[in-house]
Amino acid sequence: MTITSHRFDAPAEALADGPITVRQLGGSLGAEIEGVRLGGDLGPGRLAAVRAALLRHKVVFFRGQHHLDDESHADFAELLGPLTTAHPTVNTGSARVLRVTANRGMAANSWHTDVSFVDRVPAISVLRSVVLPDFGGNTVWANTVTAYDGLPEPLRALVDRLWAVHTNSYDYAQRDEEHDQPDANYTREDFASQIFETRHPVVHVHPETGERSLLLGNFVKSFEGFGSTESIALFNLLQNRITKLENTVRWRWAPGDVAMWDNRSTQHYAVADFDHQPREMRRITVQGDVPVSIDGRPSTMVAGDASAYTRIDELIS
Ligand SMILES: O=C(O)CCC(=O)C(=O)O
Ligand SMILES: [Fe+2]
Repeated sequence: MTITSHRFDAPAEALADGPITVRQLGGSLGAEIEGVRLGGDLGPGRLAAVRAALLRHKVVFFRGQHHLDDESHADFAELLGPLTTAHPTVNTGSARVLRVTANRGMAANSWHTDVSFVDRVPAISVLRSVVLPDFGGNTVWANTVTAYDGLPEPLRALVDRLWAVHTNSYDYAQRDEEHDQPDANYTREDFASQIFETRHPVVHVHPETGERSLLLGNFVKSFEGFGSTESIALFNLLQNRITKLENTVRWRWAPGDVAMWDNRSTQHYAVADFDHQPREMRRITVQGDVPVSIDGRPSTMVAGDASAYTRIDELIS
């Protein structure tokens, strides 16, 4: 049995259950993993191979996972770490599973890092396709580590010391056209039913890889020390580098697909180009650490209490 891999070494135990193939999809991020059947029974060697591929490629895709239901989806995700509740504010009928049926209120058709408005930003999101439109509805991911690495030195010097306030109650309409999706099963009012605000370093150090990464996205409200007009100008300057097409990978969903991303080193955008066709995805989220700046200072919450969403005492690191 062999492991076919691009710039990736799987642990030897991964061989035990048949070949695992990790096929890199883009120059910046993204890989498709073949030969893995996701579930709570995934062996430690195969799990280590999946985690290594995730840390390296930042978003990984699995085809043909038709056997998954909410329970086995959660059982698999829990192998990666303790799970968050479904969402800090939105209730889509399950304790652990977030149903994503449309974009309104969730800002999924804007560039974001999941739930960056709390201090304990999720580590990993695992998304499974349930109902797909005949066309459109792709999802795009961007690499926030390469975006940081590529900054010209003077800009890097600025962001290394910059802090941003993220919130769930910001009016995105200033930056992004809003798409009306009447089939949304929660509203902007649900989404912002409890206000969260968190101060995050714009550059944080990834707790597992040590990589420096830009923590931005559309939950950013302002930068400390800057007024709103300047904040928007600075935000656009940095976001445009993150979302440059060469720095992204785009996935066209098929039934049975699962995407899993490292939320500490990516942003993503669900493209709202499927008219009013139904589209349903389900997300299960793995708890993350409180981000830490280059000089070792953690994010702090300004408003809201996220202790029910992620229990700090359950965190591994
Ligand atoms: O629907 C999608 O493709 C992604 C939605 C999203 O932003 C998420 O699940 O975190
Ligand atoms: Fe998201």
